[in-house]
Amino acid sequence: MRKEWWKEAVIYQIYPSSFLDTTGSGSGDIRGIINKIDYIASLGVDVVWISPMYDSPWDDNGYDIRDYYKIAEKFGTMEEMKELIQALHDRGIKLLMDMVVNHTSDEHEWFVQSRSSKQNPYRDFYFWKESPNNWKSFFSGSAWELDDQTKEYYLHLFSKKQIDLNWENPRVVEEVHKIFKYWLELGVDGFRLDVISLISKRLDFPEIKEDMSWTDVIDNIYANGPRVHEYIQNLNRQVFASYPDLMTVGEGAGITLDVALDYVGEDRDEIDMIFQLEHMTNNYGVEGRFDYRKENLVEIKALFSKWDKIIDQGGWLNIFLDNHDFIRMLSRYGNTDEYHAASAKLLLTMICTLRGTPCIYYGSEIGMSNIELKSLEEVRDVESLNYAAEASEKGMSEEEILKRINYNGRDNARTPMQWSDEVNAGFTSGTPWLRVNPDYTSINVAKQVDDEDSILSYFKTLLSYRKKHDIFVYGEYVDLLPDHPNLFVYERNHEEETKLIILNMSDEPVPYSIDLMDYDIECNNYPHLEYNDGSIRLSPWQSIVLS
Ligand code: TEU
Repeated sequence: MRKEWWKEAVIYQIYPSSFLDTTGSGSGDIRGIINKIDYIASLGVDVVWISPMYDSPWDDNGYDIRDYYKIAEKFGTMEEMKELIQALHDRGIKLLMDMVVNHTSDEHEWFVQSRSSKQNPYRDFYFWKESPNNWKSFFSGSAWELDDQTKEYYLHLFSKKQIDLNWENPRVVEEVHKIFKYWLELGVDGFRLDVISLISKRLDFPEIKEDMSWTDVIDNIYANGPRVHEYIQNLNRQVFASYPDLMTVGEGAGITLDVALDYVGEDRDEIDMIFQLEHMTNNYGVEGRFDYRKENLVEIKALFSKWDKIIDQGGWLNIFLDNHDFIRMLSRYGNTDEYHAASAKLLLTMICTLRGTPCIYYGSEIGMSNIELKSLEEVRDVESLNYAAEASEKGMSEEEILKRINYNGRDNARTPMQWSDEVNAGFTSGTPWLRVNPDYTSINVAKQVDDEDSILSYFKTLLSYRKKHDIFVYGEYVDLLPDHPNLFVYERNHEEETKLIILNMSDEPVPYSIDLMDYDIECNNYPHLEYNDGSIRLSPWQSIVLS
């Protein structure tokens, strides 16, 4: 297996609106990230991925870009952006920029021109049809919107203000390449490519068939289009290849296992790794994100083992359990009550010992969890708001709609970083754009930073331990107990070395037969480990690494 720095790195994702506000606006800003640069460095992470901070009307929290060459005023200035890049580099930390080139904002100059007339030179920067087909948006409703000016419909797989770019048009490709080059010249170290799997459209716009699940639609109609690999290979050869040592990460909506290596195979000349989403959407019901589904550990372990195989075949993956598009991992997989700290430490151990590049979402290092929104007025996410409007029209009660948004809505994982027990968790002196989780009085950086038993201290120790052992990067992964309902037990094997990771992902103590005399305990989220004659007894949410 080829050795690469981006396989060995650990990524920390920052949602800039929620990290630190230094102006009292209620929204985070670049100055806030700069002010916390030593905190970020203290974690021991190698790369920071920041969600979009470009000029945007903020319909989808910045994933609707109006000007790729301008920093949104709410975040600060281009000068501050350059200062942030330098501050990260001074500490040996790389910057992974989030780049959204499947679509632009409807307020982008290209679309303003395109919609103005059918003859406008920018008309075919986007997709226009005289009549819509039955494609649905990720954010409820039709994926086609009638535009009054020219009485034609335009395509938007996401919100009505996120208009899909027509990559068939060589001018679009040329402009997009320019954008990447601009940011690379500024010194960024790589890109997280938002829904890169969707950029090639099937030009016959096949109808969605009655019997197709939403996943089928994404996997087989929206994603993995006929020219997607040509586009990505061109981008790689014409742009990325001139900048050695980049990290390129594809966000993989619709990338299934059987096509994954086409994107991340060693000799594909495309992208380094992908965020595959199959374990993330595993709690979606048949109707999608806001429909309930009870998942279990056996399913989750099977998904990790299933996807690990592409690494055996030369590909690469990110390992993550949450981000800005999904609920907090502690609320989803852990125990936020009696075993809050133990389960937070266990999940961090899981991310840092599975095979792939770990990605830790801001706040996971201190055990942040979902917020319970009290009313629909508190909802901010366009995906949830559109869902609420559609469900209400279909007669669903406000109470049930709110319950479903609290079940799996994206605002859950976008609440302000909890720095201290001061007002608004020290995040802002103004009114936070999204309510701070009320548990900030007990869950915050200030309370944990000097506590050697805290989640934060455990995470720093875990990361420094991981960096000492290449086996966690290059070692083979084997699940030893795939069918156990509560234990996740896996080995990492590399040359003559083996690490054994045992995670008790339940509220009950669980025995595990092992001759502990043959092992050293290298990581333990408890101060002890019960053992007698050939068997250990893992406490609830106990995680250990043996060697
Ligand atoms: O997400 C696209 C995507 O993969 C969807 O599955 C996503 O999880 C969304 O919630 C639909 O269920 C990317 C960004 O990460 C997301 O924040 C943006 O809203 C979206 O693209 C559009 O840019």
